[in-house]
Amino acid sequence: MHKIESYLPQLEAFLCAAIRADDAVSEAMRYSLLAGGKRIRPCLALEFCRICGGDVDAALPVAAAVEMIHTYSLIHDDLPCMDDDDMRRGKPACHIQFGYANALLAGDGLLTLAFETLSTASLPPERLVRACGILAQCAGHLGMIGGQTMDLANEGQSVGLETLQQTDRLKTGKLIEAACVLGCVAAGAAQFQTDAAVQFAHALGMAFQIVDDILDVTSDDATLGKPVGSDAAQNKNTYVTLCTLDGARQAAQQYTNDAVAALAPFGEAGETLRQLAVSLANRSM
Ligand code: GRG
Repeated sequence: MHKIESYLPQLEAFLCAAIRADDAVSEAMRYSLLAGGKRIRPCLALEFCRICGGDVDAALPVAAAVEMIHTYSLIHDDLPCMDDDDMRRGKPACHIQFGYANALLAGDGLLTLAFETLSTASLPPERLVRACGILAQCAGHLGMIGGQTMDLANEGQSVGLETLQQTDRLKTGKLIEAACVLGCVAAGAAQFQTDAAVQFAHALGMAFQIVDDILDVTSDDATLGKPVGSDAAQNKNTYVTLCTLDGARQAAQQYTNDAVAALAPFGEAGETLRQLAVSLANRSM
């Protein structure tokens, strides 16, 4: 069976080569981009491309673009005006290492570099344009940023489960959706494959965020690479606060089952993604 980890060497090499300058902001961009994230989103893009019959090498810039957007969101999310976290991926957060202004610009730099990188993919122009629009939409104010906006507005309020779910669908789910769908677009996938990828992404995104909520109360700083308990410290609404730890675990399991079920149209070719969904549900970081 195809191993999801097999994408990592080429992905790391691509990301390593993507930032070519050595000024302070470029250093900060490189620091965060190469800080050792799990690379879930680019792996999802490459695997969907592969199982839809696409050229994985040609999709590499597309996958890297999603990881750049993800890294920018983490840099900005850690800033004092957002979640104010000092540690990320087991290292000082970007603004702790390089100062606020450089971290702000490093995030902006990665956001723009994502679209520059995407534009270099050797794909038919109509696929590139479509990929560009989808990435912008999923990352933008009606997507990931919209989710962050809701998250900030919810702080200190007692919100219902529906509001929390909508926040998670946007904040976490939309970039995961972009990754899965962009893999399909890069491959020129059939509509039924793209539809299945969207269903998979919705369920995986929810499961991923719920496990993130669970780890914030059950893990430790060293394993997680960032301070645990930060959700409670900021009066955040999470699946754990709204549904209890047990309820959150059940919901994560249900969404993981839904993600696996969504892979049915891919038959045996979906096995790698099935295993990835199950391993993310059981992850410790
Ligand atoms: C644009 C400021 C801004 C924020 C957008 C994505 C996001 C919203 C904020 C980042 C913080 C956060 C908890 C997001 C939820 C998604 C999530 C669990 C991110 C962590 O992703 P992992 O676990 O990170 O894939 P690694 O470090 O492995 O890459």
